[in-house]
Amino acid sequence: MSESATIEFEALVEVARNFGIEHLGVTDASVLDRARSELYRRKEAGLADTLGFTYRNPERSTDPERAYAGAKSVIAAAWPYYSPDTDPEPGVQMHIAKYARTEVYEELRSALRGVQKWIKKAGYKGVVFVDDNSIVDREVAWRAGLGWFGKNANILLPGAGSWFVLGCLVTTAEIKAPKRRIPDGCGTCVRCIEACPTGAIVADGVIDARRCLSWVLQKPGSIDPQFRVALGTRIYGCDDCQDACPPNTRFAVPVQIKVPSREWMPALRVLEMSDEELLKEFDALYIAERDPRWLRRNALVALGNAASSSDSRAHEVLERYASGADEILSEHALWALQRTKRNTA
Ligand code: B12
Ligand code: SF4
Ligand code: SF4
Repeated sequence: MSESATIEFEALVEVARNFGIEHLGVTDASVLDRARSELYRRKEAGLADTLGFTYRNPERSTDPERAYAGAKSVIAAAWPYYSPDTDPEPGVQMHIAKYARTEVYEELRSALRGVQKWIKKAGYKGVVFVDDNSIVDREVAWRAGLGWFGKNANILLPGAGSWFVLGCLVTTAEIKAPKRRIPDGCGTCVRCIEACPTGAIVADGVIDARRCLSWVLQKPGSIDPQFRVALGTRIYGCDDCQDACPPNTRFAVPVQIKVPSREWMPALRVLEMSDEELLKEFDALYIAERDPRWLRRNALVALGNAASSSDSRAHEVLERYASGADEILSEHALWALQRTKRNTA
């Protein structure tokens, strides 16, 4: 096929479906102006805290042409990951958010790479991005007509909800695709805003990362004491603003899990594992500086929130950390020891 020819949208949809992609849209490769100005505005206003990722270089993360020279189109895809929550085993169990239980990003990446190969055979080039610093996924998905921006900032697919990760293929192909924009589906609902434990949704579609527990758990360093109780027993991610969302309750369909899914991890295990074991356990996930201390720090907070005052094993471990050489972990352990005094069995 010559470079001047175009790819038919219907053919693309068919190929993508063969790779398991059920939700797909196409947009052009022009600059993502709104995302760019929002990235700068939120950095300026402090709402981005110390986030890197797409915030590191907004000129780059909002320009598909910089992501891939000669880009003409961006194919956006959404990949489902919903799995229902289950009850934990006894003991202090740490909770993992739904998107982090299996390797969903890798599943979408590999499906999009299948489409990329097909595009290549047709004579075009391209590159796949899934949760990559190179491009702002939600804005691309919105432009490609996959869904609307919820008040909790997530992209919701009509009739399916927000339990989807997003990714794209930036390509030199021109694709004849219908122009779609999904109208707002939130209406007067404010459930996510009410459900957020820290008031992190500061305006419709705007998250203050400083308050968002998802970032509080990932961010390196000491956890601001004002958020420690709200963290509960979370170790990675927060789902409250999506659990509360009516379209999610209505439409969520559990996905077929191919690899074992992990939802709970015993806090004491986290505190007793070696660095290597802990990092291996969270291999596919972003851990700041790949430093397992941040996971241990989260586990100390979880023990403080949930270990009973008579749990001698928890107390033994907390005391060991409290007298350890690591200042940050020691301070969190001391906080936890104080806090457990309120927890009766
Ligand atoms: C940095 C980041 C975070 C940060 C900051 C989030 C943020 N809101 O910016 C933290 C660590 C807090 C985070 C948390 C989560 N994240 Co995150 N995160 C990212 C990342 C890497 C970059 C996001 C970004 O650039 N934001 C820039 C800002 C400016 O964009 P925005 O917040 O979406 O703002 C838009 C709206 O405000 C909209 N807008 C403008 N005006 C108006 C007006 C109205 C009325 C409305 C409604 C909207 C609206 O325009 C803005 C620009 O596009 C992306 C991956 C990627 N490469 O894009 C994943 C991504 C956004 N995260 C994702 C997920 C799954 C999560 C969590 C659910 C994980 C969890 N369970 O803990 C939470 C959800 C928190 C939340 N409610 O947003 C998914 C979202 C999937 C989806 N369906 O939307 C993404 C796309 C990863 C992926 N590839 O799938 N994340
Ligand atoms: S992920 Fe949790 S803390 Fe962040 S905005 Fe949603 S409910 Fe609030
Ligand atoms: S909870 Fe309500 S307001 Fe929030 S994203 Fe869902 S539908 Fe929109």
